[in-house]
Amino acid sequence: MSNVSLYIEKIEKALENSIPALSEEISPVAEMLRYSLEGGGKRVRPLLCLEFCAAAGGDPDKALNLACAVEFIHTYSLIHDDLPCMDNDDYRRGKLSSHKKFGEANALLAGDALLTHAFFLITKAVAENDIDAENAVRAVKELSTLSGMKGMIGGQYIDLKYENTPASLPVLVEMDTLKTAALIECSCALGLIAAGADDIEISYARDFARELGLAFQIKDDVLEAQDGTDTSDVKNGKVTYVSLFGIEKAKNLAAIHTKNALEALNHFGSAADEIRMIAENLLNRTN
Ligand code: GRG
Repeated sequence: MSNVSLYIEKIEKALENSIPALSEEISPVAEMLRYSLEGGGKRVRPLLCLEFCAAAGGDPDKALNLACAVEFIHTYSLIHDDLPCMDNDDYRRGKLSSHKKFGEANALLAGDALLTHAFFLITKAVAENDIDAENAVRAVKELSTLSGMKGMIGGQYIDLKYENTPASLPVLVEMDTLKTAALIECSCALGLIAAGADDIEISYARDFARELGLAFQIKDDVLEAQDGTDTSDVKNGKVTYVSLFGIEKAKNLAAIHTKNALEALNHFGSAADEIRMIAENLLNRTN
């Protein structure tokens, strides 16, 4: 039987417990974090973190703080991405985006709070004996690199640079490898670190995550195009896989990257069966 719903339940509880108690004067900050964290996200990244921990023979409970750290970074990136100076979106997951609800300055702060607290959660993992100090250093390296300039921030930079200027396919691939796949790679790596896995094992997960990340982004473009409304990509004049290839070819491309991702899982044998199922479900998702 699949552990997915059990893991999601654990993640939801751990996310709630990760928001610190604050004095009355600053408690609205916690409310802003809660608003964006509990907005109905799919929890793909924390789920992969727990799944890779289990696939490497670890205890997924020991990966929960690290999984929350990645989801905090993901949530901060969405809040900042929605800001008027970036993608300028009024809605996120069907409700008002953070800056529409709380104002721009507060949304900026909420994102900053999530980003900084993500690193605190790694220290919490040590304090709660999930991981030792050496593995905490490995986790900080992964999280700072893959969410930073060599990862998500770099990808977002390319994204903004090519607003209204057509990006070539290699640029698009580099952008999505950084913007989308890097944080997925981080989730898998942190799960493996929580299981005490070595760098060779992590390298197989990196191959998986880069392919899955591209498939995930292409599918995201397909879903946006099928939505039929003027999406922020269209409004901001951005090239996507759909604008380059059309919907059908883009769908095929997503399937090819998913197949490559599944091949990279061979190293983990049947221990990765649930991860295989997740990768296939992501390809077939409708939101
Ligand atoms: C602003 C520093 C900064 C970075 C922004 C992640 C990102 C970079 C922008 C968000 C916009 C976007 C389309 C990113 C690509 C990754 C992606 C498909 C995000 C949406 O992830 P889901 O589908 O979201 O997992 P949920 O809502 O399920 O959590």
